[in-house]
Amino acid sequence: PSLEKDFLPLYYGWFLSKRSSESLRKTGQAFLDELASIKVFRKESKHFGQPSDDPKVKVDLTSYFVKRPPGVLHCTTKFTDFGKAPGSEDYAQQEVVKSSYGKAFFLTISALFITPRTAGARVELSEQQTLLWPGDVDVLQPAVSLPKGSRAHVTLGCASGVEAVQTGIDLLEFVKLEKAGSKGEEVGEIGGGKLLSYGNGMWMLLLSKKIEVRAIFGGYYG
Ligand code: ACK
Repeated sequence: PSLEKDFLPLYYGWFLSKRSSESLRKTGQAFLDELASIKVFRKESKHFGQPSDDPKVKVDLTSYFVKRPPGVLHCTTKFTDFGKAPGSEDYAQQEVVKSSYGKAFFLTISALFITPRTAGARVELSEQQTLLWPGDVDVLQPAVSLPKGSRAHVTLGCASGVEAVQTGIDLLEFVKLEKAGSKGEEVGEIGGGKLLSYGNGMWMLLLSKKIEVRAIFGGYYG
């Protein structure tokens, strides 16, 4: 038996360029600042650790989402956990995964969102990028299957005690509500686009001008 069995990464994904990472972080930051300052949001700040919904009190969302990804930002395709996660080998062995490794892509960011747990950017995959998307990750337990690529996101921050895996789950929750016909209440235009409120501290900004970021497909070994 060969000792050189392929060693799988912690996860596969698109890794944003340094410039695109900095730019997207800034855009996310501006969104948090603006959101925190508007009255409809401040009226619902109890979801974000405030003792009351007093609209005079401004929430500091930047310190609320205290866990921010170190280094460049990324969009996870498959969390392989060094080969221990179900479906890892099948994913890694796909021709499209091997041939795309190390290749450059443009990802499209269509929205920014926050929940009481996470802050993230929604990624709209192209047909070609969807080929790299695993078949088993757009599932919200218990047993809600959503369209392929629904989970695609970039984590921008997590609340204290929350793990990054939650961002994708939160995005699936938005998509589930969308699918159920609950489009979110339009609360107005803010810098960058249309702001939607889904209740329970779930907010999404649909960008009027989608953002293109540069990214390299690859694996992260930790
Ligand atoms: O923000 P993310 O997409 O969420 O990127 C990180 C990355 O892998 C390293 O932790 C994601 N991640 C962690 N655990 C899982 C999991 N069980 N399923 C899917 N993605 C995961 C995390």
